[in-house]
Amino acid sequence: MKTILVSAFALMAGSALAQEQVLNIYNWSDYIAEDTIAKFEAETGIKVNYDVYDSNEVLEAKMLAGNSGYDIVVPTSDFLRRQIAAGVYQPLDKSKLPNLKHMDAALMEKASAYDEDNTHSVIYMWGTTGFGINTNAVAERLGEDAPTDSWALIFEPDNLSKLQDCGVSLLDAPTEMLPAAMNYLGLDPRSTAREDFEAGAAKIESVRDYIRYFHSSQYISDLANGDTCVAVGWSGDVFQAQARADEADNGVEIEYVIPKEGALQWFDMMAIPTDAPNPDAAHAFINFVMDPQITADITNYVWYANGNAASMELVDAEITGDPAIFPDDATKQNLWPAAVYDSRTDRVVTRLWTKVKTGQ
Ligand code: SPD
Repeated sequence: MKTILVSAFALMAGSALAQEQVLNIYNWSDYIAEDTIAKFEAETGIKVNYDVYDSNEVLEAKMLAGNSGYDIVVPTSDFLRRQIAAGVYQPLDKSKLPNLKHMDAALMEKASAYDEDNTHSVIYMWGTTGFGINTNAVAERLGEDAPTDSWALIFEPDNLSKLQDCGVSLLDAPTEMLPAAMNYLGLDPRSTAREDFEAGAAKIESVRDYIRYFHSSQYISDLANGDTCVAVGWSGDVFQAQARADEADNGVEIEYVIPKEGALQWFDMMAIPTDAPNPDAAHAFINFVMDPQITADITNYVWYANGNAASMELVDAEITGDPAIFPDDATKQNLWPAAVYDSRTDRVVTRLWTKVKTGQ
């Protein structure tokens, strides 16, 4: 009798296990609302494992190696494009994505420059690469006339040397930092000419001694705590730092700047790896995120613009009305889309970046 009971339990447990669906997500850090995953699990019964990264290069290495075990990843559009060419992503089954109708057609069209007909991907969030400043700390050191609206604040040794003591950080993102320096020098930020990258690298090397660190997520808390006074960073991350400082009521005032010379505009795209273990659950998640309320909740929490037209009326007016998050037409004129690098260009950029960071 005992044996029969044990076997019955084993069978029940086995079938429960067989039925439990799991979805493995790999997304950028600080990039989702507090309750998004819990809501998805409650609505679908699918259990989510959620891991984070803060670098396209890290994601790309995993994707190109294959067998990552992830069902959803969120590469930025320029990286996505060459990963599609390498066969890393599967075409989306749009019959499983009825919420696609909520997406902003003009933004999806823009994103299709990297993924023809949006075959493999849907916009998750988008933003710009500018910098965050602690307004008081910068004014104390450079005066009220500090060039806080210009990349000159970062790339001119005369300015950055005076900010060294209050903490300066740059993104550890060569495909964004080198073009920003090239743009400041009056070169095309989308250029792939070796000499243009070398000029950009030399510009950053001219201020390297004043940079505390190169990192792509640490700056959120450091800006918020007042441990960093200037950080090149991504729009929403700087706004999150501002929100954290406001919440802590610590007297730190942070502003996000899209410099007058221009900035990179990028799209982070949800995509399903070709070897994803659970593509059905991945489609369910992408469709869930495209629900206007869910995507509005994410934008309201992470301060990044989304590509979902129907969500706009649900996003806080403070966010939709801020041209540093949803750039106005004048600012848009100054934004450049990312260039896609081939492997030769990628090697040039990687080598120069190592030299910028290490001096060798
Ligand atoms: N903390 C979320 C950061 C998302 C940044 N996306 C990367 C954009 C790269 N151009």
